[in-house]
Amino acid sequence: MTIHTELCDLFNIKYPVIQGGMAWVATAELAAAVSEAGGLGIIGAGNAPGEIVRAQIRKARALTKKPFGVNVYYLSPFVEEVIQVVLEEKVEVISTGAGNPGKHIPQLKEAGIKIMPVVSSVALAKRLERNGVDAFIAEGMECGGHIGDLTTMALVPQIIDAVKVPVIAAGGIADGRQMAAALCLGAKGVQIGTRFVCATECTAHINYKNAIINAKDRETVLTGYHGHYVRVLKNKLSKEFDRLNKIQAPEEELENLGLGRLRAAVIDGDIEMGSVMSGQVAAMVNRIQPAGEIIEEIIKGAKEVLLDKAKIF
Ligand code: TUI
Repeated sequence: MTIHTELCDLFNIKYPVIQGGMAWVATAELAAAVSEAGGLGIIGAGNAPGEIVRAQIRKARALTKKPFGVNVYYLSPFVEEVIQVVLEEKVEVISTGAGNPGKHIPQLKEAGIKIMPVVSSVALAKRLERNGVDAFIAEGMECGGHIGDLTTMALVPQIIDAVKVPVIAAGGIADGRQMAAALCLGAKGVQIGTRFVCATECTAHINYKNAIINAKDRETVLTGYHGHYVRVLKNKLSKEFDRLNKIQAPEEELENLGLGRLRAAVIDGDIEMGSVMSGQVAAMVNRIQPAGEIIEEIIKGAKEVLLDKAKIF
């Protein structure tokens, strides 16, 4: 008995578990480990220039023969470069975030590269489906980093009802019960971010991993301004954001406060003044363990719940 959905056939993967494309965190090492374990690993391009992304793709290729993807962050100044690299390196699939990949879809499709945009609204999903994407990641506001307005429970079925392609649920998923719930909503797979930060193979600073491991249920907060919110673990930086928001500081000041903070947290381990992005499930992540073990535990847990549920009928 295994959990097999059409997503497994679409991406040629064993389990319908997609790793979040977290900037700085989702390096070749993590992506390769997730793919090796039967999920779909994703290299997070973030704000990196094309050649850095190319090096990451080649590193991941050296570590695994299995398919993996790249997450393209549409607010990056290097989007065009990254798309070129993805085309040249013939990556199997891209996930996209923080923008509309519409103008690149024809080129990507021609190259045989699959596209799964992250969406947090029905309107965007409907628009993108017309351009011919392969799947959607419906990201609820329980997730870490930049968030939309709707919760996973509310968003996922609404996206599913609006489109024909498979939908992957994201936000608030760290264990088998949550994966089972997502499948019950009609999702064909799950995207997992926060729990993979604490994978052994993840190269994020140990302070970042420990911050997630030590977090309690109510410790994520929203930082940001003007309707653009970023979920992080509460720290000195998030309190400074709160203070500036309260005194209605100019937008520029808030923007400047955020610059370079994700790198500071992930690379330098500055968990006080860095942006420690994390989903609301942080408190469910209790130890560092190999990506393969994480996936096996989640699949086992989901199977147990789904089989148990079947007995009711
Ligand atoms: O992008 C995310 N989550 C993120 S990005 C990030 S911060 C970062 N910092 C430095 C380098 C790189 C990243 C932290 N977390 N999630 C995907 C997502 N995309 N959620 C919502 C959207 C989205 C928003 C608007 C997708 C499309 C969109 O389109 C607007 C339009 O119509 O063009």
